[in-house]
Amino acid sequence: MKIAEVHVHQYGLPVRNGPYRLARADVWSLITTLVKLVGDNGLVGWGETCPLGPTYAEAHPAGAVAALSEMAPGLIGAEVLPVPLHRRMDGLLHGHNYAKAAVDIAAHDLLGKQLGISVSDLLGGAVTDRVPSYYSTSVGPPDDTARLAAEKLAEGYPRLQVKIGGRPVEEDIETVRKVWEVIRGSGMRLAVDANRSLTTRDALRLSRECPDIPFVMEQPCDTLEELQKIRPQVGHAIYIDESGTSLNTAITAAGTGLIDGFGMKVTRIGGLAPMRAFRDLCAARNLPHTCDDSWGGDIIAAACTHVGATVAPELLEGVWLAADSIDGHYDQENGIRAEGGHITRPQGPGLGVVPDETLFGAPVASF
Ligand code: 0XW
Ligand code: MG
Repeated sequence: MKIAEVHVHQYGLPVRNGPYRLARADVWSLITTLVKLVGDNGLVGWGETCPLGPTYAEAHPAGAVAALSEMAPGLIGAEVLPVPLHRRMDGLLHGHNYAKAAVDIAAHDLLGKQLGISVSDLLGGAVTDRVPSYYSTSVGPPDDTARLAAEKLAEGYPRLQVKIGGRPVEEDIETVRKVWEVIRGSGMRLAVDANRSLTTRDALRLSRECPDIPFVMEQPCDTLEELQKIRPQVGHAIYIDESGTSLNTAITAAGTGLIDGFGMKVTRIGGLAPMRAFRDLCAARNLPHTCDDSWGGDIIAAACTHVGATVAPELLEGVWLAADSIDGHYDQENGIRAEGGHITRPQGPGLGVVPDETLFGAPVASF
């Protein structure tokens, strides 16, 4: 099967009960970019990439359309097979993983439909149909965050990620301590995510003032060099998220023992094919990781759920969904949602979700 047509759509996703507050940004509304690949046999596959605003990562919606438009003419006639397709994309444009990921996801959807198997089977095989999720708070006042933690614990989430940063570290420490009072003894796992914002001074303080709380420090500082500096001095496990910009960075971080795990985004690493390699790299080093994306609707959520379903359960930190903050679904029937803190793996060939494309309006670019 060869690619016959490439269509690019953009669609607005307002944040329900916004803003979603991160250390360095308040997010009210996001623009997602959808890729529709049409095979020469008439089958259709969908991909999606939705940067979390322009400052979370080196990614933004206009950049996605520009990168896709640069590559698309050269993709017509390409085989819908992930390995040659990635080589073809790399020959057309250097970098821009987050745009390539949308093509990669659409190709997996298309291939799964052609073969009559799910994307998780294409990725080696699901080990569960009930994929654990985790809840991610906004940066908020300590008492509000603790209340939310109690609510999400009661809903059945096995893991909580508390956002901190962008304010005095004392308030972050108070938040973590109050959350811990609520979840201690429950078995709920805790990550504290500063989204690159802490100085090494404040990261060390956070760790030193909470020695009794077994949280994972997720991306406390901006650079790998800062993490190297604090690494020998903190008692907490360190995960990288934003710094894991490619398979190459992940290999170095894992191989040098700099980190204990990852928050990983399917689009940041370039799609499901590199994500599969990342999964196997982590398995070889016994490193836990998430299978997330930064934001987006049912297409990217299905992609994350499928790859999450193939990860060894003891290494899967969960699949995060933006669905809690989005009104409605692209696929009314099979839209991806967490219930009891877990996601049901979509059934059906390919991604197992079929978007109502009338929602997206006319394509912004067609090839
Ligand atoms: C919780 N997330 C997976 C969703 C937002 O994109 C932020 C992100 C993170 O862990 O940084
Ligand atoms: Mg993170």
